[in-house]
Amino acid sequence: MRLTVAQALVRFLTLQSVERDGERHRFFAGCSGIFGHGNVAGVGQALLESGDDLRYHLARNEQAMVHTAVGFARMSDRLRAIACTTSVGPGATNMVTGAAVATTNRIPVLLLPGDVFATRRANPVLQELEDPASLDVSANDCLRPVSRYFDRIWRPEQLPQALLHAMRVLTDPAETGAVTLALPEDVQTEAFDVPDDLLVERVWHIRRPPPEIQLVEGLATRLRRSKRPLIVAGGGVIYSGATDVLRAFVDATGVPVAETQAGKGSLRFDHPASLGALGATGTPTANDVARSADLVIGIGTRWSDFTTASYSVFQSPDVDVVNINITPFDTTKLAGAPIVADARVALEALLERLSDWHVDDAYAHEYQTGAARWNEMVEQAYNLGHEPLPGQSEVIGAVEASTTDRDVVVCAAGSLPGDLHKLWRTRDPKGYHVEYAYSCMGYEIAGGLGVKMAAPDREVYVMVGDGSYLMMNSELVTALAEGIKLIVVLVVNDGFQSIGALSESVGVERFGTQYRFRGAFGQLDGDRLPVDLALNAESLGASVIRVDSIAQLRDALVMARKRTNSTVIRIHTDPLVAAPDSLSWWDVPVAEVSTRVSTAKALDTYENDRRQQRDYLRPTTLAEGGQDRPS
Ligand SMILES: Cc1ncc(C[n+]2csc(CCOP(=O)(O)OP(=O)(O)O)c2C)c(N)n1
Ligand SMILES: [Mg+2]
Repeated sequence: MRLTVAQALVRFLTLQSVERDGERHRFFAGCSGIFGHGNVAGVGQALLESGDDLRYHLARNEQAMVHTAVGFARMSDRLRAIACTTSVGPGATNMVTGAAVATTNRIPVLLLPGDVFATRRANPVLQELEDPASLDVSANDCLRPVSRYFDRIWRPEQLPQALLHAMRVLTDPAETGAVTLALPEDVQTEAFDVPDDLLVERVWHIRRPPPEIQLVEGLATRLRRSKRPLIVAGGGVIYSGATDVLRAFVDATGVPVAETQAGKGSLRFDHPASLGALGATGTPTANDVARSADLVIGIGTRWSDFTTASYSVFQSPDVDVVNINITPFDTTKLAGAPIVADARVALEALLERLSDWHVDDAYAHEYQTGAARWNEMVEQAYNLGHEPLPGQSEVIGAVEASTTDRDVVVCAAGSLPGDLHKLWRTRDPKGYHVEYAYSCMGYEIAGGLGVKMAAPDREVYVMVGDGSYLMMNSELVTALAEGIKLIVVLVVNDGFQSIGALSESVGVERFGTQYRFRGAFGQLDGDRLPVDLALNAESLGASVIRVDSIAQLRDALVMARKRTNSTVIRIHTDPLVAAPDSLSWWDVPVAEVSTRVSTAKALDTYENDRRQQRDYLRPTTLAEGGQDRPS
């Protein structure tokens, strides 16, 4: 069959399915795009011909478009994806940040940027970078380090192999992330004889590699000796669909579970073994248990510095760490004993060997008392009654109270993710969606759109700060155009208040973090800016409800639920009302010399705090039935 490269590509995408546990469905749910000369005649023409076989979604910003694809794929447990097509040059490089979000979060997205002419017929094409040292380089090369697979299709004959490798990476739970196929604009439209076997239905099996049995036995033996074991559940628990077996495991054994940002939802908040969030944005209860843990089992976590409280969260000098992860790269972190395996299969194997064992009652009693105390603190934080402006924790409480178990909260950057990590009460494995690997301002609305596309039967609550909203609100228009409903809670506090608080703690006095006019002395500390983001949202076509109190917020949330279209609820909060302390730490280095008292003071505190930092280099091995080392 003679097809253009773009037509062959689009047809190929419509023919890919994935299968896991015997369930099979199409992998690509659609293709988002913004057209320019670099893709309109190639991929654009092919999408036009394919009609609804690969539904096209018009995005408003290429970075946002990738966020939407990430939100969609994450909500689909990485079993479905959206392709993204752009023009050459700025359209393509706009995707770099989105690609980094996908790759850091290990979420599959297929990026199809246009590229410079392969034939170089009329160099330089509009928006060509022109590296004087090599015409082989194009702006798209900056997508290489943020892609798990990158290829450029200089000739049509290269397409089949590139497509197979793209699918291999996208559907491999250990390898996945952004995949980029850069498509020179002349090659996209070039016709070639497509091999018959390329365009047949293809089913990609999503693997569940089992753990090595002797390692599971070693871990079981080690657990039986443990007095204070702790499970740290990461995103892998959720993507693997391991939440049911995790619950069965902790029901049987009483090992408590603390959660990372991506792993939040692994266990219902009110489960007796749930400690909630761990680390720098964690609960004091989880951090307290972690401090004295003697055995830590990380499952599906990449151990970000927020989770480890910058290598300070575990303080026992004899703590053993075991990492169950499908990604080998993550399994040796913290010098842990590696168990390369699917989370669900590994937990099943472990449960089989430990169903007769339970942690000491005293330990269970201790952490359950801590969890109950924390739940009271959450209740208080939800109901501060702060005047005249409410605290952010009260906004979170009101939103949480208005949700049902299956609704989803979406967030990414600012002070909301930390507060949500601590305070949100997750009741469903997919109910909490905070992008915190790249913590990318602007992900919120765009990512929320992808979440809703993946789960149209759930209400999606996007919680977004004024900074993030201002940076990227474009996909509200896409949501409206597509009739996809979001409930956006816009928290206005006149600037980058999370960074303001951080700034203060490192002796930088909130410098450059407030939305203010330039003042009399040349600093940005003048009057508040008259920016009206509610009007902005209205101008984009959203229904907007302005509220001035928590009581009004509650009413607005009821109204927004009843509506069929997207609503933005705008509320002002007091940035100086902090959520309860995590009693934990985050390593942000302070200037070692300065002329400011505030900085010198911060340095003192920093140097003192750094003493909690450990190196986590002590080896843990599980070979030989758990006799990890000679005593
Ligand atoms: C794209 C991007 N730029 C910069 C940052 C650094 N940063 C993290 S939070 C933040 C401020 C966010 O402001 P806002 O959304 O208003 O939330 P608030 O801090 O006020 O809660 C900044 C600048 C980031 N995470 N992402
Ligand atoms: Mg703000």
